[in-house]
Amino acid sequence: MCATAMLYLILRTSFVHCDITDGNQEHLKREHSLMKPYHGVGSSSSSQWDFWGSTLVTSSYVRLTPDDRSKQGSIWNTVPVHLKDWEMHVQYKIHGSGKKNLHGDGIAIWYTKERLHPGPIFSHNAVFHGLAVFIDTYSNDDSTDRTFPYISAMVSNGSVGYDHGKDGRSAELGGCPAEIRNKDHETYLAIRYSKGRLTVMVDVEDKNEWKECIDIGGVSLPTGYYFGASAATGDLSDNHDIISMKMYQLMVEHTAEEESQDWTKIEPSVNLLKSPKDNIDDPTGNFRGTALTGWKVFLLLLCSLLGIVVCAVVGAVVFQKRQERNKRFY
Ligand SMILES: *[C@@H]1O[C@H](CO)[C@@H](O)[C@H](O)[C@H]1NC(C)=O
Ligand SMILES: [Ca+2]
Repeated sequence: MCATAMLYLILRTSFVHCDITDGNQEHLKREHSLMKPYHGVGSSSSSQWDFWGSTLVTSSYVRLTPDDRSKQGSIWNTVPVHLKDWEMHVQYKIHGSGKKNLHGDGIAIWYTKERLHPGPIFSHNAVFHGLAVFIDTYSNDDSTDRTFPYISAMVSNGSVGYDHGKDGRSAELGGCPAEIRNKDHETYLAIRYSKGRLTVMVDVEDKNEWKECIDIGGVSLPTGYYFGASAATGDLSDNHDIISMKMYQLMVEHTAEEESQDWTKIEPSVNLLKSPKDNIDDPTGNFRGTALTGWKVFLLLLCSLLGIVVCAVVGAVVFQKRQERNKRFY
């Protein structure tokens, strides 16, 4: 009985009181994050986010497009990213009155050299340098057997563009279908880039749990690019809302050789010959959190230790109380 209570206490103490699974606030990079109530979004000169086109900023969401035809909107971080390892969490909502397959086109999340570069691809230029993750809600290519909405990723050095008519299939690095539309709970997407490994995770089932969508190694991305999000509607439409974009720094060690390199000069590329399993030293988190870095292991140990101490104290008190009670009966 007491052992069960103790175990319960330990679990409670380590998992509730020290919540290391949710995005680590200490490593949140505010200059690259967009959060309610969106102070500093828009026109002021000190703004860290620009918005363009149909984008409407309210106090509870940033609507890239309304549920109307032929709208284009985007938001762009004005601060270039100088972190080598990062994770971006996007909370978004795509909803509208259109029936199944009668809505479009979706949201794209960018980490690119060019910002505010309007064009035909989710209201960005089809040719870009960097990374794009597409939440594509409309199947442009009738011939596919693919289920939409479909999430995919692409890395480009500007030589190959996104093929909208084929839903980007020719250049995609991987993807997964995801039922993200008209949910009455929150939907999330996470993009992690660390040590040449690109991981995209989704959370659309309201279980507070990441599900892996894309995981590939051999990816090279430079520092100095910009985060952005964009959306477009055509003949079909949807509300495309960004609730938050939270950028976390990942604490990862690099070799002296890697450190000495000029990371701004790296050409975006994917070495497809490299197996995704080559970088297994970067474990994939299984919850809304980052990899277990040394710091987190330390915190977890500290929490467990605290748990044991609390448990010992409670145990001692319970024991003493029992002794006293026993006394009363004698
Ligand atoms: C860009 O990528 C293409 C293949 O996608 C490659 O052939 C080309 O050499 C690359 N350009 C540079 C400058 O790295
Ligand atoms: Ca499409």
